Amino acid sequence: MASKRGALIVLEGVDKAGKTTQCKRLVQALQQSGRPAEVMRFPDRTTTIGQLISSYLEKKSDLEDHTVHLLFSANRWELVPTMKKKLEQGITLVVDRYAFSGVAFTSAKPGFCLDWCMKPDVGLPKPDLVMFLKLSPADAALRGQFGEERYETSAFQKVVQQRFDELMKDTSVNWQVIDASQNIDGVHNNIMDHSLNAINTAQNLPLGELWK
Ligand code: NYM
Repeated sequence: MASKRGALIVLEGVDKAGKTTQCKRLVQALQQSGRPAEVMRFPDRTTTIGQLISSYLEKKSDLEDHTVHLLFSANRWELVPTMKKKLEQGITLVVDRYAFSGVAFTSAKPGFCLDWCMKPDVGLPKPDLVMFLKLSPADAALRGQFGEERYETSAFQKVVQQRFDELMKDTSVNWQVIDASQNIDGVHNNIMDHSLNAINTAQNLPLGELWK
């Protein structure tokens, strides 16, 4: 009998919601409970494509808006063989941002619609669970200043939040909204509950294709 596959779990949210902290906490907790798990993040800045993206985000280079959108998508596609291999080996992947960030951030720019932005990511491995860490702009402001990278302004993040709200209407994706204004342990406990459910369900199901 083939071994049971791992689950593909994604954390999304606007900047400052605590995604990176929670991804690490979740992977640690899963590993400690004897479930193989690894963290991944997008953009993956270590690849050649990832370095182009990183330099753009750090404002060291300029890229045309459609072009950078396609690079973000290409950065996901180049990791797909690795992701599939790990999932087949029974490893649960906890992913810090995915195609939903891709669509929400580009479509927050003038002249871009959700539909065009979704197209390059159609057919990516479909997450078994997407948790959206929800934080009001007021709570985000309490967590300090934004950094220096592109997109890190409260005006832009407000539009990004609206685009995420549109994406969350899609019931073909297993969205769960998490109240990220709770303390770190409270958020972690919620995330752990949803993840254990997703891991149990996913092991008996084939991996799906996103937005197909
Ligand atoms: N971002 C992230 C995009 O614009 N498109 C994408 O496809 C992805 C995955 O990059 N502001 C944006 C969101 C963030 C920035 O993220 C880098 P991080 O998690 O700070 O490295």
